Amino acid sequence: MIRSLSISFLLFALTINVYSANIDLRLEIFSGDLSMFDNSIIPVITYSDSSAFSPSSPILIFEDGDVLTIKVVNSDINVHGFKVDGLIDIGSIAAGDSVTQVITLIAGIYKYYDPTSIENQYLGLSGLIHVKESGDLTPYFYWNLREHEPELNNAVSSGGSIDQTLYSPKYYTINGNSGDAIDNDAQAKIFGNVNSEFRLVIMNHGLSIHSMHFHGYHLLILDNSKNSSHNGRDKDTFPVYPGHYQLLSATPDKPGEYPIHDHNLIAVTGGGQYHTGMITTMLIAP
Ligand SMILES: [Cu+2]
Repeated sequence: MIRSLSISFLLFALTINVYSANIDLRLEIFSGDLSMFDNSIIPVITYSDSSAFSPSSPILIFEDGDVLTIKVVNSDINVHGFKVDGLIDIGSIAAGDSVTQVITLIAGIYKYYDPTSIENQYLGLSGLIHVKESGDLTPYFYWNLREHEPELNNAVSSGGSIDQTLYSPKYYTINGNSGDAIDNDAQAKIFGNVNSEFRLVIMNHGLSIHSMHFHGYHLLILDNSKNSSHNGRDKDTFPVYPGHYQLLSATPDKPGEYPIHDHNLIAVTGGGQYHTGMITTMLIAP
């Protein structure tokens, strides 16, 4: 009796995994203001998964085989678009218009972005999609890195273009946050336990290279979009190139609280103040 019960439970569990979810996602493009820790305001354009402006484009998490019906609404005054290399190409969307597409998702880490210009991506129109392998229960943390030069955001918002030879960012954010807000972001702040694996996805949406340095622990590169021969390396510093990502795994061997920061120390500042940019700590409990 007990055996037949456990077999039928197993079949039930298998059945759940066979069917993938049908998911409706609505992303709306808005322009608005991103506030820094020192109250300075930077004009940005982002995708939002609600009907109101979001200060940064959302992190979208799905599972392998999910069937996604995605509707992208352009509520900005200029033409924008939506593209994920190798997965979705909605192309361009006129101001006030929307486009809907249905796709079956394949496990992986992807950057979604507005293909109409690098300027629109710089202003905030790019984000992270993580399609998990089915049954993946590992805890994940996500860091979307971005720099901001307020004068450039103002110039680009009024039709200007980016000249990277003059690029001089003043703020450095993780998931759109600076200062103490980074430590209050549950998707970014790493809490873990000894002997328990966690994973971290770092994606660079900016124009500068960010080399993230971990104190206390080594992490393993499970996957990266820049150079697949680096997968499997076990180390403590990971350069993330513009437009690229690193998927890292760690199984902490000891408890403690250790810093993680960009080794390019200018990126640890914000508005000229140290310790307000790309820096946080990792808290590992016994
Ligand atoms: Cu360091």
